[in-house]
Amino acid sequence: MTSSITSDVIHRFAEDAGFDLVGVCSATEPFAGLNFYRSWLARGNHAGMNYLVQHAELKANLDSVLPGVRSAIVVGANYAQPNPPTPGMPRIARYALGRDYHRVMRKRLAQVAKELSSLMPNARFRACVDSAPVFERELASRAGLGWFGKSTMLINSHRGSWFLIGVLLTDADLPPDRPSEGGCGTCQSCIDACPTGAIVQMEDRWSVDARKCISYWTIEDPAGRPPELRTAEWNFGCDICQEVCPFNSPREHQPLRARDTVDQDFLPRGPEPSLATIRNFTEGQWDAWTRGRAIRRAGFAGWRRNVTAPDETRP
Ligand code: B12
Repeated sequence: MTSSITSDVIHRFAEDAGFDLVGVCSATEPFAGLNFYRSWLARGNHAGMNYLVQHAELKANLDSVLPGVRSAIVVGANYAQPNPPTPGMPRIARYALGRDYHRVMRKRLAQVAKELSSLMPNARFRACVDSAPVFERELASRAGLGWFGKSTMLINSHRGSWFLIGVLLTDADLPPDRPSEGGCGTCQSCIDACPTGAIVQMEDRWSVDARKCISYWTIEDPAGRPPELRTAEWNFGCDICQEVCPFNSPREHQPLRARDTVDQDFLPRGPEPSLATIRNFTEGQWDAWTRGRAIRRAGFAGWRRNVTAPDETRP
């Protein structure tokens, strides 16, 4: 479906909906990273995330997500904020401090789709935020939001990597933006800083071996976390590879860099309960604490494990 919508209009709708980064790209081009993704799976880097294997073939063709798809509007939501460790308090990755980003971003993408529908009544849309087999980072790089860093995070040269990605697929042909260009150069701060050596070389690139990643073990599989990875530093997710990234350090000459968010949906709603309180939560108390938040993904039993690692050093 052809459309006469301009890039400015799409950017305005997405910014009005609360997104910080916006870009448009083709959704029909083959994915440059498809074979890399297959090799990543073949080496077992996905650990227990078997849904990623099931998604492998679906991911190759976005028609499986939205039949007749032509374009992708890709958005980024900045969640940069200070998050210093506080003794006795849980260490939670920044992306999970506020409301559940899946819900927040899907609602905002629905608003963008509604605005666009008023100009293109016959167009169809599908919003995806980790909810469909989609190479979100490759689409985002194609749409100009950023480039793949060695940490595998998508990095925007002006804004760093503290942004979440959402994709709005449509069967309308929309004017594409320019893909991102950039790179880490010789910097390998993230590789050196990762306490478990989870960023590993694969072919001529870097990738994350989830079997070694604190984020994986604390979010996806707290039951199986091997003793040698129980660092106790992080109780849910991990931000180390992003904290050390120079693109996330504010620079006077580049004021946009890693600007902290003022978006209430991504900021903590109040003080977190202490580690001691969480350890003694009933299931009902845990339920109330995690409702509407991404931290819920680890489950009640998972959270128990995340706050009671045997070699935990904090009270
Ligand atoms: C599974 C998953 C994980 C796994 C595996 C992480 C990983 N690095 O692969 C675990 C649980 C460890 C994880 C952790 C985190 N995750 Co995660 N995760 C995902 C998920 C659902 C799928 C990623 C995946 O398939 N990985 C497998 C690798 C091989 O695929 P890929 O990352 O897409 O890599 C591409 C490139 O390597 C590319 N490639 C190779 N060669 C070439 C060549 C060219 C030219 C190109 C263009 C591409 C390319 O091929 C792949 C396909 O394109 C995505 C959402 C999504 N649907 O994409 C979120 C996502 C990647 N995660 C996200 C976040 C925020 C995190 C954490 C920061 C959370 C936290 N604080 O704990 C950490 C970061 C750890 C890290 N350094 O990656 C964000 C990243 C945003 C960003 N700016 O990059 C995403 C996009 C979710 C979102 N909607 O915003 N995550």
